[in-house]
Amino acid sequence: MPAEATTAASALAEARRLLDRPLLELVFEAAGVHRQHHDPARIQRSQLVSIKTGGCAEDCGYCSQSAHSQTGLERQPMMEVGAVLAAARAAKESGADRFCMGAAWREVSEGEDFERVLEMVRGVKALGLEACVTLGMLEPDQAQRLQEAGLDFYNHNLDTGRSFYDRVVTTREYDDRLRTIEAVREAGVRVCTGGILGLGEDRGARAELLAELAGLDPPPESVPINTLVGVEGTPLGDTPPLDWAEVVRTVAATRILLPHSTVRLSAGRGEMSEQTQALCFLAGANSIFSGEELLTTPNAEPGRDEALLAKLGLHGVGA
Ligand code: SAM
Ligand code: DTB
Ligand code: SF4
Repeated sequence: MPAEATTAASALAEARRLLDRPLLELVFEAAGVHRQHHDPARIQRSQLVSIKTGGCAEDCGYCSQSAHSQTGLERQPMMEVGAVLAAARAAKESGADRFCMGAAWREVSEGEDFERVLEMVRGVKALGLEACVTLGMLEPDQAQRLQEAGLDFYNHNLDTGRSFYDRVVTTREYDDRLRTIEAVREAGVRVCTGGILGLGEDRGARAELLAELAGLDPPPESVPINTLVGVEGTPLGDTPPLDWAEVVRTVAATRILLPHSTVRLSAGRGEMSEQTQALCFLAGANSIFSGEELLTTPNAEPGRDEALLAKLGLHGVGA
């Protein structure tokens, strides 16, 4: 076997070994790793806004915004810069330290819309917030222009393991995703990439996803772990929810495999109990999306996160 294939096979075996461990042993180890590399009381908070909503050409089976699904979501044109910056100001006031702007695009196209995104990035930075965007596939020169505008992070998820991927998305290849991540990395923008749990994949596919993420060189600075928010009218909308223990397991294994990365407990927290979230924080999750909405689905009821963080003795960045 060539050296690269041997490395990939052993990374997969290691991810699977971790996921198969007794749950509390795994959480205990992950909590130790977390404490070696991070302040365990600190939770990074990002706020999302959807700057262009719906009508996306991709067929991602989980997504409310795909034009291939009938979800009843109202399409919205690209937001004005002023409205986005007003949302960013409000996010900062409510304690977020990073502002993430998402567009329902398959890929970035040159022109007025991209120029507007660059202006949004400059505006968010001028407010003293970290800026993140997620705009679909990206070419190296576009990544460069985002870097010049001051972008801190580009989010582009692998979503799931390679062997399960074509059950979820058919209009974009797994390797296209890796190419976009490479373009971001080459431009000197920090990489935010992770996946979604509960798409109907098995533990083997989750191990594949974690091995892919851990195999990125250098490792991603930020790793969002989403759990499926079932959206009616999408192909995956009525997938049965994943058991909470499997979510905790995956967060813990991610922390061990990616000791220096920020691990974000992302979409799906709205349906998660406080106890499950607490275990995820113990197991190394150290970032959340704040605010009442993600991109198109609910996130947390007002005040719920503040109450939970206070109960657990955790605080935001700079708080
Ligand atoms: N269109 C861009 C793209 O896909 O790269 C950016 C926006 S897209 C909504 C960002 C990510 O959100 C997806 O890659 C997926 O991981 C996550 N996501 C979307 N819908 C979701 C859902 N219903 N439940 C959980 N995660 C979801
Ligand atoms: C990520 O991994 N999760 C966020 C962010 N990156 C852009 C998006 C979650 C979207 C959840 C479904 C919605 O609200 O439309
Ligand atoms: Fe489009 Fe992104 Fe939704 Fe896929 S996840 S359909 S690319 S908005």
